[in-house]
Amino acid sequence: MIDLRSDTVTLPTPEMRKAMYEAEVGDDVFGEDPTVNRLQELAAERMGKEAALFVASGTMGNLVSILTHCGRGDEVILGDWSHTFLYEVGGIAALGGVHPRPVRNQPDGTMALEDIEAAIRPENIHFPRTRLICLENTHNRCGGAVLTPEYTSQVAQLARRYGLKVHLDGARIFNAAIALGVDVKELVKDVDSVMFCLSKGLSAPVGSMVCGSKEFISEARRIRKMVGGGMRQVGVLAAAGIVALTKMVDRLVEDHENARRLAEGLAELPGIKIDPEKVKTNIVIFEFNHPKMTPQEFTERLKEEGVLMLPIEGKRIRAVTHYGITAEDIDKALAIMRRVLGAMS
Ligand code: TLP
Repeated sequence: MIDLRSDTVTLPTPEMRKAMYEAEVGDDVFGEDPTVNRLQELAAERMGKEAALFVASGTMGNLVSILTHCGRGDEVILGDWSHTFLYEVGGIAALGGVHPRPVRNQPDGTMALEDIEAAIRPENIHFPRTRLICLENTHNRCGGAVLTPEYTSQVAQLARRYGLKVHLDGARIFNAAIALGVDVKELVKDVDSVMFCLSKGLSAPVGSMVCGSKEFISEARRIRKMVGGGMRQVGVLAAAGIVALTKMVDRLVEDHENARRLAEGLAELPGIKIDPEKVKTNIVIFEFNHPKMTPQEFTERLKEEGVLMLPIEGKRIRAVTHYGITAEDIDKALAIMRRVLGAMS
């Protein structure tokens, strides 16, 4: 199977499995797991933040971060196409009583600064209080679009003017850094908190990191415990995370090259609409318009031929490149798509 559904399907590398087997562990709720502590120090250092916290998933990382910044009835401004708004089960509202205020995402993953500013609530007895702005980099549903350090900094300045905090869903922040050729610190220096995932392109089996100030992380640790995320001898997982962070970042460039290769091939196929120039990282989203097949039927046919992709919504289909997917796999997938489309024409 050539599995392009997500970079979450990556399997741990042999080096990760060895590190997991050999990991020195302790009770992390007591702060005594040496491997977790090492991962947290490493993550904080990589992000240029004071402290970091290991969490079970990206969803938990965003939830814990938002619940740390906001109290019940507070409002968070976030993109209407953001992962937190669309795909995190409404957890911030259900579990934290935090009111989401979605602002339109532009196709490049940003929210217009004037739209953000217009959504900030003035003091009024009728209104919830705006506390937080959330950004997403890279932007999943906007096709892996990359937010620049300049844009992030403009949003942070706006937030500061109104006394708000900024949280960054940086599930794929290293993809953004590699695509822009900048140190990841540049992309997160202006935000108050950042979550990034070890278990996507970096291939660890489980886990994400939340990074921020010492004070923020100490409160986030309490909230993590509250949502049931206080884990015990979790160094067995953190060990893989250390390999992810130290060995798997630079190779993301291959995923980006493969994504571009896929996009260029797709652009040649009948009934498929995509601008390969817009594919900057490892996510490829294209429109599928075929007189005889729906996107669902197309992905079903591809599955029978050994290629997995995800129909997302409307006519859009998503393919994600990752560790384990080679340039030959991309060529093979394109040949299969050509055959399936040819058979239907
Ligand atoms: N995204 C997954 C699915 O949930 C859609 C994927 O396959 O892309 N932020 C962003 C930007 C994400 O893309 C994801 C996962 C998360 C947060 C949540 O991470 P997990 O799956 O670890 O909870």
